[in-house]
Parts: sequence; structure tokens; C-alpha cells
Amino acid sequence: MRSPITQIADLIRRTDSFLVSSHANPDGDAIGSTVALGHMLAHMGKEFCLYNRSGLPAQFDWLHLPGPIHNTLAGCEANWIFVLDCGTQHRVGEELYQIMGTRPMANVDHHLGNPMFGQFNWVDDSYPAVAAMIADLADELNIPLTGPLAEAIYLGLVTDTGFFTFDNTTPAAMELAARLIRLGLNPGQINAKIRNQWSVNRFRLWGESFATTELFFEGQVALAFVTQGMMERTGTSAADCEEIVNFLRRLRGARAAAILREEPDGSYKFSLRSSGADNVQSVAALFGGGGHRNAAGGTIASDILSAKVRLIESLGESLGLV
Ligand SMILES: [Mn+2]
Repeated sequence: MRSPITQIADLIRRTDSFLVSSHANPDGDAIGSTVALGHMLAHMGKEFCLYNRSGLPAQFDWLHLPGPIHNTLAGCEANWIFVLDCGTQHRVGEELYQIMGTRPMANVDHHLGNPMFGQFNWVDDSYPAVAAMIADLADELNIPLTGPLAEAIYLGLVTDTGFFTFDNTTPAAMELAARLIRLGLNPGQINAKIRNQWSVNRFRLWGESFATTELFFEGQVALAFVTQGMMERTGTSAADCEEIVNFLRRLRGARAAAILREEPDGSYKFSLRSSGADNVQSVAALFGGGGHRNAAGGTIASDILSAKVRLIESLGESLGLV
């Protein structure tokens, strides 16, 4: 039995054109792995189309792209579809989801509970980031990890490990970073590009959201929320809410942090964070969501009050606090 990485390298060698995609509202790993695979396909002279339902968010506009990131599939022809960093297939957005049956698909992911929705599935939750999987694929294809390819891989690696602070900061993650630096990547320069991207509007939104912080179970669970009204008032969007939950987890004594974000339809998306053995993925799964043991999320279709109650009760039970 050949390893998944050998099989996927063979698939790339014998195929002419690709659609490379990831989840809507992309984070650094979604965009980084998309762009990195694009650079590799360009290096190999392949035809490809990069796609994200949300396009390229402004905070990533410093990336050197191998081609445009389309936010529509019009004109994107491809023999194979790559879906990167998607724990479930519907995260790619409606347009791509609708055509998923029409072409073979490679599912490359590191989320627990990925339902293996591709014709080809390379799913390995021991990887800290899909970008690290793409780096191994580059090695398999003898493509050097330098220049814009290295920057895209580093972006995915640092964002998914919380800049090497989460439990998924494995020796392999550090070794990959060391290799990229050894091959010429400048860590000070690229970290400034990745991190110093905030608008003053985002600061104002965060101020409003932090002001909603509540503690439960004697401070062991922290919860804050963001409403559509807050985003409208501050001129921000859902993308500006990312990371709030990571800061909430900094509260001393909090074992789990939760943020609820109102969607345009009035439902609430939630993100959960924990550390060590405290499993929030199992809580997210109760609401049909998913993710990793210490970082997970999903959607609750109810108003803020009942969404809060249901989430807090589930977290309390899961952490053995009730
Ligand atoms: Mn990821």
C-alpha cells in the first residue's frame, strides 16, 4: 500500500489542470495552503485555478500569488478539485459545493472527524497545519521550499499553531519552520506582515465584544459575543472576529473560552478554545460542528440567550463542572 503522499504526488504528475480551494472566510492556513499548492502547480507547469468563496482577505494582500484567487467558479475548468483544510465539504461555500459531484476531488485536511468526502482523501490530524502537509508534498515532488512558496507555508504553519503556542506545536512544526528559515525566510519580516494588519475598526469591535465577557463555573468557562449590530456600528465583518476567542482564553483560571457571533440570518456561530486534555471538539459535535480537541466551532440556530445557555451547559458537562 503506497502512502497517501506518494499517491497524491502521482495524481498531480499525471493530471493537467486543477481547481484549488479551501473554506470560506479563510484563515492563514486555508489561504497559505491554497497559495502554496498553487505555486507548486505553477512550478510544474500545470494549469490551475485558485478559488475561495470569500476571495483574498485584505490582511493577506502581501502574499505573492501564483495567480488570482477567484471568488466565483465562472471560467474555472479543471480535471481535479483540491479541497484543503476543510473538516466538512460544505465549508467551501454553496457554489463549489453544488458542483462537487461533477469532478473527482482530493480532500487534504488535518481536522478530527473529517468525513472523507473526496475520491481521494489525505486526512491526518497529526499535522499542525495543512500547510505542513503541502510542504511534505513539495518535498515529495522535489520542489524547493523557498521564496513565495515558503512564505505561504509559513503563514499556514504559524497561524494554525498560534505562532507556535498551541499544543499542536510539534517538533516537526518547529523543524519545518527552522528549515524555511535556513532556506532564506526572514522570520521578523514575515511575522510583521502577518500580524500588523489590524484596522482601528477592529480594535473598536474587540472593545465592544470584550465588554460582553461573562464568567461561569467560578471562572473556568469564559464567554463573550459579537452581534450584527456591533459589526455594523464599527464597520467590521466576520473576519474581524477571528482570534477574539484566543484572547478570551487568556483569562486566568479559564479552562475553556467561547465566543458567539451573530450571523446575518440571526443564528449564532460559536468558536471554542481549551488547553490540554479539555476537549471542546466533542462539545462542538453536539451542535453538528467540528474542529480539533482544543479549537472547535459550529452553529446554533437560536437567539443569543438560549445559545448562551445551551453552550455553557454543554461546556460545563463536558468539563465535569456540573
Ligand atoms: Mn488548518
